[in-house]
Amino acid sequence: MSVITTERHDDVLVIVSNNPPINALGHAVRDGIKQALEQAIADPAVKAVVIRCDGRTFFAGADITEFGKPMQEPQLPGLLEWMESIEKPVVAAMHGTALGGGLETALASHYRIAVPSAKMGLPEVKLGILPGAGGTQRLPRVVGVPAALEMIVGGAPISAKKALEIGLIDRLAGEDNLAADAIAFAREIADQRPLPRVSEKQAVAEPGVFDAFRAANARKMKGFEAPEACIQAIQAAAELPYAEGLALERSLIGKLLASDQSKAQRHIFFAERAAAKIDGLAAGTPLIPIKSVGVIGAGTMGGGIAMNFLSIGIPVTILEMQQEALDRGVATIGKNYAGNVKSGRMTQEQADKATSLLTPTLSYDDLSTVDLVIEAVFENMDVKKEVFGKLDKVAKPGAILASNTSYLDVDEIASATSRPEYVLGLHFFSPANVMKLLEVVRGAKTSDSVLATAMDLAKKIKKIAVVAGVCYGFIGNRMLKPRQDQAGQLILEGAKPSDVDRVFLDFGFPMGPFQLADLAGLDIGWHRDPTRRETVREALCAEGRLGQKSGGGFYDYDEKRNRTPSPVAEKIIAEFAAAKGIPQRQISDEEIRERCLYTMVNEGAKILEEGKAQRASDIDVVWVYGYGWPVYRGGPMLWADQIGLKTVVDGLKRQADRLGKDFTVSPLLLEKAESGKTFN
Ligand code: T1G
Repeated sequence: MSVITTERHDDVLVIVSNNPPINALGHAVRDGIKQALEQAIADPAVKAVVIRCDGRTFFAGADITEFGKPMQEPQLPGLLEWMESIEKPVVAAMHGTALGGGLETALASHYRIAVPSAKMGLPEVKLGILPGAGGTQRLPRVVGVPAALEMIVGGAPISAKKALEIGLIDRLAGEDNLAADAIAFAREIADQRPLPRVSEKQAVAEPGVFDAFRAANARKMKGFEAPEACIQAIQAAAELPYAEGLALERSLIGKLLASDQSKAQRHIFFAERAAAKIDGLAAGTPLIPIKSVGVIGAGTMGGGIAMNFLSIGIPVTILEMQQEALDRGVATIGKNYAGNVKSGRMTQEQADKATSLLTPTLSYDDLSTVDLVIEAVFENMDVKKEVFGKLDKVAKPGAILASNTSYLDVDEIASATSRPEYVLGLHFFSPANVMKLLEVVRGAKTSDSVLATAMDLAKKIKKIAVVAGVCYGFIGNRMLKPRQDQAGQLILEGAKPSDVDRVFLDFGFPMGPFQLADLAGLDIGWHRDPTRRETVREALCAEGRLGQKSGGGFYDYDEKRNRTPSPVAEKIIAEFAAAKGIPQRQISDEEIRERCLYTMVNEGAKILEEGKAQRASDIDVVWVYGYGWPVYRGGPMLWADQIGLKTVVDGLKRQADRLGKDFTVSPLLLEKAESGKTFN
């Protein structure tokens, strides 16, 4: 069955694409469109053409799986230039998500119609590239430079309603009547001349608009290459003849497609989707319906976790031991929703609906009917086992019992119940109602249905779920440990906290480890005994330096919480190091990077060796979505592939005598480095 078919409706030829799942503009589709258009041109009885798609969406873009391989003719840019030039009107009929090359196909059409629920966008920048089939030249000519800058550099789609307002589409079709309305529209305009060709319009730019946009978006664009290229291409649309602007677009996308950044961002695009798949799980594994949820603990985590379910209409019963803590937790949830309404992230009625589904309680008995319970209590094994012991007695048969533990052994927690096959870890990241990552920790006895249900639920609450095996810290926190250990060691040997943080900031992290520590608070887990100073953090806490909240930690902070390196903190650290007899020396950025980041890669290799992650790309997803690893570096394992695993091993060997006597290089990493292989 060809992916492209045609239908004759009297004098209108309808070209239909059926290329599931998202009508990607792969070679067969492009070739089919070309042949169908040639058929339309050759047939004098055809007065107009409609292009539409079957399935869930209009073309959602070029076929990303074709990138990096030799492109087969007809290539999309040439096809679209030719399509716009033909003498018969082409009407693009859009539904679903008309994205990337899909929207470019619509822009090269002479007319555009869409159903109200359709969305349109040019998200190529998220793949580290830019619209490469005329989008940077046509969009500004249709919607103006400011809107084009937002859509192309931001990459977010807009609604059909908004598209109509800004002139991106000519009209809206009936939600269930796209095909017929498009044909009627085509017949209506069939004899109108001259054909409206977008490339013949002018794009006008206010003086200074590009530099103003750069300044306004500098922080978001920092470190990325594609956004600047997008701006240059749009600037060309306003300043150069169409053909020259198109040539610049083509040369820019050529460079970007070959860049490490784009390869990294495309890697994450597919890695995110691969993470949702569980190797070896039988297709059709039955899911357990989750119609109500219980959350134990109404603190920051418990409240944030509860919001994920409330926001999608699932009632939550939230349990605390003390009324005051319960009230505080409920109030925080209300405040967070009010914040969402204030920021426009949700309407007041959505917030009211969500909070109406919350039932606070002090009694375990109120958890006896829920389908899933998630505990977010104090991170202590005895406490967790006591909670699960109680849950085992109260929760209904078949209820899933999940722990939000960040480190602890889920199998041991499960052993406190008579139903270990219903126990797993759901490790949310703080703030749990915001962070996209969810580590789903598979216990030795967790059943396939329970695991599949957790992955399905993750999608519903818009989390990116990664399956982790039971080990200390699972995937993310386990790799965080060597990084923190090395950072802590480096400042005892002469590096300043700001030196270490600078290496992380230059690498593309939003924050360095010491900034992060000050933000979270140095007194987390502190024993509060100022006479006990066994670590730098304890020494700082003992001096009342608790981090941002006390005006100083590793850094000093002004009233606006702007940080400056702290001579006081550096003196405390130097004295601490002197007391331990650690000699001070100059430490290079290279050493900081190798000791902090290469040891993370090494730990990731061990996680793979032990089967605690299904695939290297899962580790990349964890770090990009849970810990701010810059997406344009693709995650620790892809980054290691790109710099070369031999480079990583050589770096670890160079630092060997500083990594501690227990440090070992992962055999998997060694083997891959020696055989020139990669993780991904
Ligand atoms: N190419 C190839 N496969 C794609 C694809 C694409 N563009 N988009 C999605 N898939 C696969 C995806 O891997 C998954 O596969 C399945 O389709 C369902 O996707 C010239 C150069 C459209 C909003 O960036 O944003 O055009 O896991 O799970 O959640 O200027 O897919 O089932 O095997 O994401 O409903 C520009 C990318 C490309 C859009 C649907 N377009 N896609 O979301 O399903 S570059 C994009 C999406 C370009 C031109 C340039 C989303 C979606 P599998 P899914 P979804």
